[in-house]
Amino acid sequence: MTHQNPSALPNIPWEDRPTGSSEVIWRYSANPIIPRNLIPSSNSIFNSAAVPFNGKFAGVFRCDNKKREMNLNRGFSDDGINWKLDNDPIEWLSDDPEIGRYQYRYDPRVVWIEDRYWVTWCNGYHGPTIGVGYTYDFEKFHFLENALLPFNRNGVLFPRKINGKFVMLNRPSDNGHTPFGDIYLSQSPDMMYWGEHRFVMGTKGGWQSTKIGAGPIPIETPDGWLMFYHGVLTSCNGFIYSFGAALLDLDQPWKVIYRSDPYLLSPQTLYECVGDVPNVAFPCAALYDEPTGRITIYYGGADTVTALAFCKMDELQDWLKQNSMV
Ligand code: BMA
Repeated sequence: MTHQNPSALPNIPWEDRPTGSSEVIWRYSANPIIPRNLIPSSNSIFNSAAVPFNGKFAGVFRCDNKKREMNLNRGFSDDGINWKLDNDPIEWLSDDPEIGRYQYRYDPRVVWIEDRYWVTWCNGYHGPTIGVGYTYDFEKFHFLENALLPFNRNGVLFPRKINGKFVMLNRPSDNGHTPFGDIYLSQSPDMMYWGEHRFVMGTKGGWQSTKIGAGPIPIETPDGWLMFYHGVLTSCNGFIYSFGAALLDLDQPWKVIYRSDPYLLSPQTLYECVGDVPNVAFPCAALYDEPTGRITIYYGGADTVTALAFCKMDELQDWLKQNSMV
């Protein structure tokens, strides 16, 4: 299989910053790109992951069905905007009935590392933990193991081994609507056994005061790993999910170089503020075209639909430096 994560991705979805705007990040004018009812079975399609695939795009989508079961469906797209999704969830091949039994799956992330696509998601195994699977071709999907003990969410792999090990950001949690949460990372020689856990960063004031969690696969830059992450504020009406960014050390990614003090994007549009869970902007994937610096972020709106936002790497890093509070 050829390398599927080239640094040049000239065909990622893109729209220039609206005239008159000075925001470092801006929304796609035709958001949401995926409506809740794109497929007959779906109640909602959100918090989903897109990757480059054979010159086009493939993805793993969180589709909650009309029984309100949370599961992952496969999708393909020529342009990264218009998607065709399977009506039925992915069937994960697994030899082990103990862990293979389905409880629920949600919030997938997908990354190409070395020879295949790895998929991580929040997997129900006596509570939420991080499921790890892989596919070579988006045809057969293999379930490998749960990386960690319950309770954990937001398992996000780095796109290459660091110092010879796979590295995964994750967020220990509880079995419910966790009112706390810091970002840690864990390391593994083989994707099976995870250890050497490190604290990366904890909650801070305002938009990131209740809990935080890694979002898309971190993007490697000469200055560090760019990590988008969500942050949660508890208002008198419930949680508000915004997102920001941080820059992590290349060799010791638990060291935070910069971290955004203000949010980058908070729920403000109708499709972010109104839906099954109001006031949620939850990023799970980003595509990066290094030659132009274009970054396209996929995020879920109000736990109901999928949307896009855009920014430029140089502007984002300048903004991060000027608006950092580590
Ligand atoms: C988190 C996850 C996300 C969801 C968010 C807001 O705990 O379940 O999938 O987007 O809550 O409901």
